[in-house]
Amino acid sequence: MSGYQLVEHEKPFRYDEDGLHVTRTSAWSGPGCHIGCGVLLYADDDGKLVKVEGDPENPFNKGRLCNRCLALPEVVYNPDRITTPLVRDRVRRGEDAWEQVSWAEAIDLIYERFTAIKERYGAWSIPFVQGTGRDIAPWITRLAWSFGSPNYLFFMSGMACYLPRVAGCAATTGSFWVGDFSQQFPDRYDNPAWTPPAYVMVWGNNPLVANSDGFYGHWMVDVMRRGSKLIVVDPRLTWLAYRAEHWLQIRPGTDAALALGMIDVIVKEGLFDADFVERWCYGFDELAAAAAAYPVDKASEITWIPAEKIIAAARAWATAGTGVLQWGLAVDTTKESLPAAQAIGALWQICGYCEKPGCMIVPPEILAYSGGFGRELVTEEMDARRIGLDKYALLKFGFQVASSDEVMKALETGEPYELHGAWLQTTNFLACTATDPDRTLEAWRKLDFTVVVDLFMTPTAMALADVFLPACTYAERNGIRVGDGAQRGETINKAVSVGQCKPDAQIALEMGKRFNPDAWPWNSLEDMLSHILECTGRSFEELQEIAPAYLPFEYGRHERGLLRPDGQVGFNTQTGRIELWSTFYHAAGLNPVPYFEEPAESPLSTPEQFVRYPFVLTTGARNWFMFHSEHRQVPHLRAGRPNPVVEMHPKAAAELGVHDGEWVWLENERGRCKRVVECTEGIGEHVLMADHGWWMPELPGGEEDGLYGVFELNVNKLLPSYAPGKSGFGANYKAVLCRVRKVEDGE
Ligand SMILES: Nc1nc2c(c(=O)[nH]1)N[C@H]1C(S)=C(S)[C@@H](COP(=O)(O)OP(=O)(O)OC[C@H]3O[C@@H](n4cnc5c(=O)[nH]c(N)nc54)[C@H](O)[C@@H]3O)O[C@H]1N2
Ligand SMILES: Nc1nc2c(c(=O)[nH]1)N[C@H]1C(S)=C(S)[C@@H](COP(=O)(O)OP(=O)(O)OC[C@H]3O[C@@H](n4cnc5c(=O)[nH]c(N)nc54)[C@H](O)[C@@H]3O)O[C@H]1N2
Ligand SMILES: [Mo]
Repeated sequence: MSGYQLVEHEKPFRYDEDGLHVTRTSAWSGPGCHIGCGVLLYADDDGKLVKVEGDPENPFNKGRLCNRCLALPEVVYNPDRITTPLVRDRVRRGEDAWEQVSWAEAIDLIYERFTAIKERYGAWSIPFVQGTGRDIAPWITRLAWSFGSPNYLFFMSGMACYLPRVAGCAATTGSFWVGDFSQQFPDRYDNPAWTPPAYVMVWGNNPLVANSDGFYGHWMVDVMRRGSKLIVVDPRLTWLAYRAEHWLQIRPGTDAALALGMIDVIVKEGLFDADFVERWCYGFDELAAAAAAYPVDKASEITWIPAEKIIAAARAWATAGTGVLQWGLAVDTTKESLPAAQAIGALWQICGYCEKPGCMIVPPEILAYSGGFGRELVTEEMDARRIGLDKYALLKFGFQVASSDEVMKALETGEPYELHGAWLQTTNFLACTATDPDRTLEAWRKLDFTVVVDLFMTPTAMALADVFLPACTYAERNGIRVGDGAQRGETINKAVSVGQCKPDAQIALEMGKRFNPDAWPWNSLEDMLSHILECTGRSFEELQEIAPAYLPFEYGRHERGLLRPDGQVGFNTQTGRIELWSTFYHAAGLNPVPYFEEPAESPLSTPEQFVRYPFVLTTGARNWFMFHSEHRQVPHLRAGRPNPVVEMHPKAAAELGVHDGEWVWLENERGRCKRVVECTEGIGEHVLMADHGWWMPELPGGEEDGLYGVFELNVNKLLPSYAPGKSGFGANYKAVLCRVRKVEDGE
């Protein structure tokens, strides 16, 4: 395994300890998590999982774990877990209509129905849909493409999670970038090449809670202990904001204006890295001109942040010498997210915080999960039918997904063609991603045949599925941790079995072999994993013993031609530079420099609405206990978050005559949802934050009974419906107007 660095293990990956059988593995979904911490699973002689511990040998998390991982046994053996395939008659849609069938029967049925749809309407009439990124993209992409459908998608309006940042970075710099927290070195903070960033700029992200996008929250505290200072851009006073040198309490949805305002300060005061800009950036003058439209007083007026705070943060950042941008979902969940990501990204680019220790780096990857597995199966003819390609030019440039918003339109209008079936795996969109759950249900229920692959019955499965296939948690399967900036080769090692549940990858392999055996030549899941790992020179079984295996890494790759496939120095863009003026956006018919657009509904764009709906509502800030719509059935986690909350300033609550713990309606012209008030001084008087993903498995699940309360509890009822940004990327999930009203008796 040339160049790979290994960690020394005291024991093999399976061993016995104190009468228990221990398996060393990676905690990569499900149940919900993106990240893949190193864990030790302990099973008893009956093959039952009894406890989970963090693996102290794993450099990624060094033995630390969050409460969701520790509660794993309550998920694995949850009485609500579905453990056999189920089918349901279309005319008997109710909760009681499910019948257990064998895997062979389920797979036969799906094969027959999907094949019939394909023959009659074309393979493209079946979209393959996943939820958030975890151990799914490689398998579902290959399944979709080997079936012949170009319509693989993450069904969220504007694909507004991660993809806008990834797409934006790839378009303007040729790569995706992460902050250097030493995660690429097995010896971590002790690696002699590494230094802590002087400043970490945490932007629209709460890493301690979210652990998202390949980033483990503890690293933030680790670098703070080693001297890193913080700038935090967040409307709420998070744990990190409280400890930051600079907390910029931004009005939700105005991030691009803040970034442009900061760029203007840095440019006018000459604080940027002139050498780096001269040598490695393209279009600096055009960027400077775009930022000049946002002098700091204007930025202050838009963002509700005092001008002197913007100036101080901009100066601190630009003069720090090293810095990383730790950005998050709030950058994506705004309609014009691409220009927002571009403006925020320019802050590290013009300061030259690039490919140096403690700066932004391109993460080495084994298999980029957004890249897909099986792209060679996508023919030109197939791709020409990908939904949204004609409308959103950016989808032409290498992002192999269909547009969620255009898929909704196809469902509703039959344009560009009718859809007839669906394969939904790892998504509960009626509770989570759909911006108008009623409208979404109406659209998807028109399909002739729908398959759902999940761990639990969900509102989405209950409303739409004809067949339910039960998937495994990570404790029950073999797999590999790939993509998402995973700088290491890591295996997922099976520890226990539950019912007839199968790994997602195994389900794809078995289904794929029926649809298109040539595209799935492997005899087992492990063979398929070994094929992917060929680049590491090890088979899956060999990697199980030695993982994690760290990919080779060095700084300054742009200076040595290591970031471009042609080996030229520079970046993998048309100009070979970081494009502050984007040739890519220009070619796609988009504005080549960043800009700010007010949310369609806001105190500034619709002041008359703001009188009637006097709060700016942001949604979905993560909490310790829940992963999106998951964990509502898990006792220890539900105890931490028994009800959906709305965070509110005590003064606002007092004015409304509501108090902590009281149920209220949040409402606007589009809809309403119920929330429990949680007063906090860490939020502005005119800003609210409401949880997302809510349903209650203990409520009746039948469609006429409200699908587990999803329509009353889902904050997405208040969001604008399927209105993405100009590029097709980005949608307003975190900035709308609303008002608050007490729930009356009987409501
Ligand atoms: N208002 C608002 N809405 C939001 C957000 C917000 O901030 N505000 N956040 C959005 C974001 S960023 C995202 S990514 C989406 C998430 O949306 P989803 O990905 O749809 O949400 P989840 O609830 O995590 O997962 C959906 C289903 O996958 C199942 N599952 C979990 N692990 C596995 C597995 O390994 N295999 C299989 N087959 N199934 C599994 C779960 O049981 C669950 O039913 O929600 C979005 N919705
Ligand atoms: N426990 C838990 N962890 C998760 C998830 C989960 O559901 N639960 N979901 C996973 C997924 S799919 C994702 S995408 C990530 C997301 O995780 P993050 O990227 O951290 O996103 P959020 O928690 O939605 O929001 C982060 C911060 O942005 C702030 N914010 C809200 N609106 C704005 C705004 O307009 N501008 C700015 N600058 N800040 C704003 C919020 O107050 C919050 O503190 O988390 C992942 N990890
Ligand atoms: Mo996400």
